[in-house]
Amino acid sequence: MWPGYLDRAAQEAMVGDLRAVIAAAPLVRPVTRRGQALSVRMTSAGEVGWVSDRRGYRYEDRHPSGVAWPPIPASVRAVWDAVAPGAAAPDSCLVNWYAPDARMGMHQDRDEADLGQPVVSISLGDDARFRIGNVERGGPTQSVVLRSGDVVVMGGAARLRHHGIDLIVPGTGDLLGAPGRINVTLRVAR
Ligand code: MD6
Ligand code: FE
Repeated sequence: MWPGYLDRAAQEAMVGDLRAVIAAAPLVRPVTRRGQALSVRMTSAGEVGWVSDRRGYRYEDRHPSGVAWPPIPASVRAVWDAVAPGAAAPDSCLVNWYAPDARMGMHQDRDEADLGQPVVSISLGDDARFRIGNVERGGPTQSVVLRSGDVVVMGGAARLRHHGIDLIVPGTGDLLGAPGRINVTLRVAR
């Protein structure tokens, strides 16, 4: 956990880079195999992007529109290099947009080929209540508030712990010019 890793200027620069990613590869609202829409809107940068639709969830070479995913912005890649030294190069950068009423259910990130590689997460915009549990389902959980500029590394024994976002606290950050939150996760998917 790297609280306040990015200062305001770095956050603003990264948001500009992410807006360009979203312009090239628009946010989509994924659905589960059962047709349930997630509340979070998502897109990706990098060689592969995470998608979920009626065919299930997986990493794909292209955005659902057919365009290639844009490259991972250098500002985002620099965070990986600093907090995950020695890890392989990330090939996927998932961009999650949370409107104030969006949430993310408890889940594990286990679609990547090498679970020995970490996941690095960057929070921008409004505060969020992040819940972290155990590798096994159930059991005690802890809550931590993720604020704009915070970076979380999930690696080693923590890599497979269940986690989710309980709620966004609207009006706690003015970075995005509107209520809501962006979370970026960098991964080695393949
Ligand atoms: C979020 N984060 O912060 C959701 N996954 O909006 C994640 O799902 C996550 O923060 C893997 C590693 C770190 C994370
Ligand atoms: Fe996750």
